[in-house]
Amino acid sequence: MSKQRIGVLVMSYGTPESLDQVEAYYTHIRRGRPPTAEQLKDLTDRYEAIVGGFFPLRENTNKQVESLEERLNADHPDYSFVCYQGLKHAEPYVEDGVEQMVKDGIQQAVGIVLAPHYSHMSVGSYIKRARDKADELGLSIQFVDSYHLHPQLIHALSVRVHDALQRFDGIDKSDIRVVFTAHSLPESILGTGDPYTEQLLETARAVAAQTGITNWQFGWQSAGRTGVPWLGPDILDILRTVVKEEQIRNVLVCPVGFVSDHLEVLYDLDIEAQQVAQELEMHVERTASLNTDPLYMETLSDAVYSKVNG
Ligand code: FEC
Repeated sequence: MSKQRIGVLVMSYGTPESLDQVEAYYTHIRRGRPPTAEQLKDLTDRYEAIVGGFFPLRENTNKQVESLEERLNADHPDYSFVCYQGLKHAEPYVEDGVEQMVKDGIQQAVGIVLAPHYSHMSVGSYIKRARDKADELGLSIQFVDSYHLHPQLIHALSVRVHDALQRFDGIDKSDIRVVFTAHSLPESILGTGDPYTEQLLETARAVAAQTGITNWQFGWQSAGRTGVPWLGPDILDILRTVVKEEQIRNVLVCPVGFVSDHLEVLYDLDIEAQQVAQELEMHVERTASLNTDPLYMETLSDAVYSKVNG
């Protein structure tokens, strides 16, 4: 008897494939409004600073999707899992992934986003696009909303915090401020019942408990350059504040809201935050990204499988 085929729509943010695609990508993020020449130069400069021949998020997403497919098929040999990419702001778009599944004759599918925490503005918008396309094409699809407290995710993040703390030579663990961060969102999500901020705090609390750290706080990063207020405090302001008001010079940043190396980690933390740290004569480290960590793949595999019979 042939195995039942399950299509897995693995959704991720998406990134350009070359520097000349940055304008189209940015225009898509801005819902069709092209950026000004100044905005475009600013973003292109940031990509130039991190791109060494390839765009890191493209390569990391490719590897994560391949590893997840392997992992699912190894964990559940009674099924045949086939993973499809669906990107938010680049090809293949979320809708392209759904369409490809239907073309390939997939009849049962699960969708998951490579971001552990749910906001209607982030994960919710991927799911809406995928659901609308699946409904149009008559595909049956279930979605994973969040997996921010999966024990293997917490374990993987805790190992990273533990390892990174060793980079502060001779400094007592209790003197190092750990700042858990995630992508900021407009403040308008507050008071709407959106679970994003609470889920992020739950992840931070669980990692702090597992690593035995008490000197920690939560911060935001990478806020959009729009006219509306975004969730804060921003990591750059946190660095300025802790050194001035608490005389803390050692900070470990753990970006729990992100799962791979990309612009927001490689530029916003490794370049921009490091410049501020240098000006303030601080020692700032960041935890390694999850990328294809087997514990993260196990988290994703479990979360997908929980929907297969659900
Ligand atoms: O490496 C790369 O090429 C892409 C890195 C990247 C990731 C990412 C993840 C998230 N974003 C989220 C929310 C917003 C909102 C806006 C917004 C704007 C940008 C811009 C770039 C960008 N984001 Fe992003 N985001 C990444 C990159 N993001 C570039 C545009 C220029 C800028 O502001 O820097 C504002 C949109 C608007 O103008 O209306 C909101 C959230 C995540 C984490 C969840 C996820 O991965 O989906 C939330 C990676």
